[in-house]
Amino acid sequence: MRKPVVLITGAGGEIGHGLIERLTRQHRRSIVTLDLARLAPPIASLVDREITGSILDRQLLERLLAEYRVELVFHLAALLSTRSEFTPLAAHQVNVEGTLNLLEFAQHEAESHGKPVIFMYPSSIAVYGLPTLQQKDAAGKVREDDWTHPTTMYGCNKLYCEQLGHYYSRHYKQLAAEPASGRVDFRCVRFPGLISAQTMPSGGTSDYAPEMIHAAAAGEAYEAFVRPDARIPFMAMPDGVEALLQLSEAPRESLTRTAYNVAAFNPSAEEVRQVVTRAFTGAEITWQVDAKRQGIIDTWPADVDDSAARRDWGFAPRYDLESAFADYLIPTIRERYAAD
Ligand code: AKB
Repeated sequence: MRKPVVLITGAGGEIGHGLIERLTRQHRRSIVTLDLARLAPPIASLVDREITGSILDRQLLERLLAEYRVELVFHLAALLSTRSEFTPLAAHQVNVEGTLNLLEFAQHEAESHGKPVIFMYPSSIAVYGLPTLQQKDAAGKVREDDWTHPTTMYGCNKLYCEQLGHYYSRHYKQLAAEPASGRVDFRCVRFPGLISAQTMPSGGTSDYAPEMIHAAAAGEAYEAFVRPDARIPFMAMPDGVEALLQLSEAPRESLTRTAYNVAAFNPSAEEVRQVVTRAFTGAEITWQVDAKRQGIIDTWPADVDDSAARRDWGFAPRYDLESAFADYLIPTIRERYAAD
């Protein structure tokens, strides 16, 4: 009998940290992680098995299949938007080929143990592409199926993988004699920029907000690479982790889509600066706009419509901008930098 486990790829990243801590508190499942690098010791101590390797290594995935009974996958491994623009081919390999490998792995798992594998996939507001600032301003809260014309490699990768996941879930091998779809139960949360008190993001374009906060907490000056009026949606990491778990536990029959927007707050960069300087007196935040990275932010929506997530699986974020800072970011970050 193979041991039932949850598989988390890219477990060493920002979402992985929060997710592993949260899953461990539930005490319900054994966790196997797959990441290119070793996990930080406090996180590694929470998992049952840590595998150092690549999602592109199919033999490694086959060995995993032979050893464990995987019923739930959190496929978090990805190269983010800024990084992907410098290495688009590597981004395609990791973000698309890696995801395809994992979808095939999940399909084979489900065939071998006879139960659908829930496949959780974090997508992103990067799947959107608003052509002009005027259209961005006029668009308001963007719905899942509108404005999906991404301009970044990462956005293209995420959008295509959302569709691949939908294909595996609903139409896989639709011409085969025996029905084969539905074995992968693909569920995707389209995340805004995520802000964690525990970890620093790397390689993203929404990084200016968490960078401002962490720099202020560390007593360092920070030059933001966007304009003060740059506006996209953000979410505190605990709400992001909760969204993934909540969607993974939702009854299949209540889900009307495979990809869901989620939203929490959408401050301008200047509004983030103001909250940060109120919290960390003396914080030095100035503007040094990188027109190209700002250009990417300008194509992402100022806000998203998450009514489908609220209706289908009860999504309701705990934190707005003020409470994210007051109740989560400031106390946790202060403690973190005081300990360093
Ligand atoms: C990025 O900036 O690339 C990510 C994202 C918004 O998906 N944080």
